[in-house]
Amino acid sequence: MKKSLAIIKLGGSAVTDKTKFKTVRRNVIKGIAPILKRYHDKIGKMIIVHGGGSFGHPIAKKYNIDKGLTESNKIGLSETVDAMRELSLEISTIFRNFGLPIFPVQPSSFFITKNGEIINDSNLIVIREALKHNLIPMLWGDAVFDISIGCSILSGDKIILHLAKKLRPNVVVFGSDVEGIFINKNGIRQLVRKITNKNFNEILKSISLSSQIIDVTGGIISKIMIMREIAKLGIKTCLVSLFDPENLYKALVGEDFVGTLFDRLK
Ligand code: IP8
Repeated sequence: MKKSLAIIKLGGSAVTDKTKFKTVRRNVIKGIAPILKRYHDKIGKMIIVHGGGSFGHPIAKKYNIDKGLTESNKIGLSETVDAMRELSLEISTIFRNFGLPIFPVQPSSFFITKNGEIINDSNLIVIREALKHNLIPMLWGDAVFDISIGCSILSGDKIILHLAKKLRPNVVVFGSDVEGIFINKNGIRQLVRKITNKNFNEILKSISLSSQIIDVTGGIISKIMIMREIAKLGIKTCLVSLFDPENLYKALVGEDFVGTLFDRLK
């Protein structure tokens, strides 16, 4: 029987402390490890994609890596790629200690962008092969070569959209440091439980931006647009907090969860 496939984003704001340079939140990663193990042992295959947090973003910003390659930011490009490898190694080591067979796949070694958008998919064969052997491919937002501006920052979210188009997972869960998408209604902050075609525009207008630290790859609005694209593929797409691991499990297995569900927006 074909096992189901989940793609899980570990948001950089959840797995790192974004206020402290290169600080991993090991307790958060250790908290979700048994949940991922339970899912992987009993329910299905999975791909993990993590964000840049206080590793990738400050360095990418310092050297303007998202603006393209210049004579003066080559060392910065190198530093950004390595900072992401550092974070990735921290995460995969913790997961492996919990018995998760992580297979790290470095996005900058095979994704190329044009003005920030992925142009090739040649090496998904490696990811497919890892899945075939029941390993857990792990990718991350990365600094990549860009054929029009030299280099760019490819967010984990864009990678997930690309993987969703090619691999058609059953569920995509975006794990964050917040419980979901919030709006301000009559001065009261409210969690949006479900996004549909009907309420999408209204929600976009009333998004509470107050607590957002804007990354080089954009804030909550670009995340929402990507989540919507995935939901439009007919894939169940959820946003949950990684600080509540049991709730992450509920979202993965289709139980009632606290967070924002983008219902299949076909
Ligand atoms: O946190 C950004 O990935 P994201 C990666 O998923 C870098 O947007 C290198 C800043």
